[in-house]
Amino acid sequence: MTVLIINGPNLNMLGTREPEIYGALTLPQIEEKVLARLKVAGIEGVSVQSNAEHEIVDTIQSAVLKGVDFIIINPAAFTHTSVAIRDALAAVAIPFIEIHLSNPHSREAFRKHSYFSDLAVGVIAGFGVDSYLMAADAAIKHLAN
Ligand code: CA2
Repeated sequence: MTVLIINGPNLNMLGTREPEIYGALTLPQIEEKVLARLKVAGIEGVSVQSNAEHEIVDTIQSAVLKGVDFIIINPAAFTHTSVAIRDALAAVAIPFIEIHLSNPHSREAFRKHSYFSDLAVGVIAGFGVDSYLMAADAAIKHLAN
């Protein structure tokens, strides 16, 4: 079983700015925790980050060929803008969880709409790094069923 974790734009800056919103851990530190959680369950995790919408679309398209069973995605700002990434996820029909470190619903009005939530198996937001770990646990359960 393989779980693909996709991190959208600016998440490569985690741990360097705005820790009061996004936490103090860097993305590699978060990835280490999530991949370890999946590994204990016998699941291979692959984590990617991109600031480019087309790269994320390409990654989702190639996930089918790579046999990815489940996707955990933090689309970051593309959550609120990207029909292209939504269409890619709908096209490949790989089940996915949408995650956010912060709770977009408690922030600016433009963050209240997501292009992904209605297609997702579930949405986890507002728990910092634990949003990633909760999603890993949910993915493990989903794949066991
Ligand atoms: O809370 C989340 O995980 C978000 O997806 C993060 C996005 C934001 O646009 C979404 O509304 C909610 C922004 C990611 C920016 O990441 C940074 C990391 C460190 C410093 C500055 C930005």
